[in-house]
Amino acid sequence: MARKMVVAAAQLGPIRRKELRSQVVDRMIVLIEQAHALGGSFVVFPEMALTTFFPRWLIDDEDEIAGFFERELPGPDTQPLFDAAAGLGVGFYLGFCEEVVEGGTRRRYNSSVLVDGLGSMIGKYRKVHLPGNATYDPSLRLQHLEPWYFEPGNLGFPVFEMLDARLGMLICNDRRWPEPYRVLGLQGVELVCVGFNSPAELPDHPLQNGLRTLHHLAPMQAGAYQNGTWIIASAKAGPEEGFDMMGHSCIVSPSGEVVATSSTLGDELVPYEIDLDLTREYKSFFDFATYRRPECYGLITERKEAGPPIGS
Ligand code: CDT
Repeated sequence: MARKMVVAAAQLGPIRRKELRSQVVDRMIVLIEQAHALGGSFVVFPEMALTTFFPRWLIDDEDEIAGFFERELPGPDTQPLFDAAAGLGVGFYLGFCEEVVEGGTRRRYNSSVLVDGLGSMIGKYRKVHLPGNATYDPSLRLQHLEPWYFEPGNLGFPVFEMLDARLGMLICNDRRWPEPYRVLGLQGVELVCVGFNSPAELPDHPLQNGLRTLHHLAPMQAGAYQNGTWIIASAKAGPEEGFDMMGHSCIVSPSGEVVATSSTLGDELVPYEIDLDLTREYKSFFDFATYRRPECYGLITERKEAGPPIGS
């Protein structure tokens, strides 16, 4: 018996630094309505879907910084999104900037949530792999200051039951690392949701330019195949405040194939009918219970890196 459903990446084009939440939410509601019109039951919005990608700047105005963070979700500005989605029975993944008080201390995370088709919050994830620098580095042509604004996520890589399936969440840079997929895979994940904000070019790493799409897709294709899971990845794309962001929102099958891709750098729905039961073909093909050898993988959790290369 197939578990088929229409899902979509809900890509967003650029968001201006001064854009109001209500303007962004209106754009997101249009995408939810489009998904519903196509029979869709779930969409994935990008990382930091409610704001511009502000970690590209070292901002010293604390009021402006605070304005990028959500202290409640849904809050007054985001309630219309939750209401519209629940009214149409469409669930969603939403990337946002989270501010909480934990143990009497204010903490800020780059986070995402899963919301079901009734508007209920099913789960939360906080980005583990925060790329870039914790301080402004004048030698760099492109600043990326996530460690300045956020603490590393402290929730691990949880899996949640929703859509009659097991869902996991990653955020942008997480998708480039093998470990998150495996940790989700070992919890039986069937659908991984990824929101991202990725520069179209890396001026400080010119050898990688021209390979940006490959380096976006290859880890997800491997992660999907090696763990027998669907992946939906959604970009904040296009020229945002003078910085070009890559698109290529996509849906990846448990076969490792990219089965749907965005074609613009603006707000765009990328729908596809997935069959969650296809995960079983690949999970049973690998037959992890029989063939995995955890006793040989100890270095994965014991070591962070290989040490200096030969001859250095
Ligand atoms: N948002 C995010 O994680 N972006 C990173 C860019 C890193 S460039 C310093 C990415 O992996 O796409």
